[in-house]
Amino acid sequence: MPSFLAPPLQPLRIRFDSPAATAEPAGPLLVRRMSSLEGLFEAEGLRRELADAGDPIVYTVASSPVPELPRELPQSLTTIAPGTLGGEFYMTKGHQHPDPQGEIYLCLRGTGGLLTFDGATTSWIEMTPGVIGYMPPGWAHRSINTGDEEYQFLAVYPGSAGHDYQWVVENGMGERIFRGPTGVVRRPFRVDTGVPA
Ligand code: M6P
Ligand code: ZN
Repeated sequence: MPSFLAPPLQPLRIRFDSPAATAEPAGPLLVRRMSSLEGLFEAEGLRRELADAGDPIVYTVASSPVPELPRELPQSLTTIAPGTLGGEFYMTKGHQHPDPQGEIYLCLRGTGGLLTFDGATTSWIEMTPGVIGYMPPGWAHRSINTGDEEYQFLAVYPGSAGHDYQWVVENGMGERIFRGPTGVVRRPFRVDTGVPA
């Protein structure tokens, strides 16, 4: 079972294998299937059907063994499969940092977007290889695969930031991202009704 290292750490050489979507040395590997994404897509009924019939992998997160502890700087490689559910692109759950601290995502391959929301304002950053998306403290963040291939990015974040998923369930992300006839369509999302405004 891969796990985080215990401090004090020695300097480390970490190799992220992009095609294999792995880290060496390896830390925790997270596999998020349709069944892990309850209540996040607009088409919740469809999501449930898919979760019951095959339960496809939506994304994986391969972390290095650098621990999520204060003063450490963990990294992870997230790979999102291409696809849509009811027209809404495959995406990560999205989270807020309980300890408000910044984070960066560096796109390695594919085409995607970084949706950030501070509770009032939504921001959308188009991600292509070589682009860094910066999330300032206090902005919840979700990644979306808007292409036809896998979308992959490297995340680097403060070890004490933490992951608050309930914040996104309660506040939403301000918008939902759909495949339209000519590309990406961003629709306002009202959390009180769960449907686009
Ligand atoms: C990035 C980082 C991780 C995060 C992952 C998946 O790799 O931000 O901390 O866990 O994306 O996002 P989520 O936790 O929202 O599913
Ligand atoms: Zn984060």
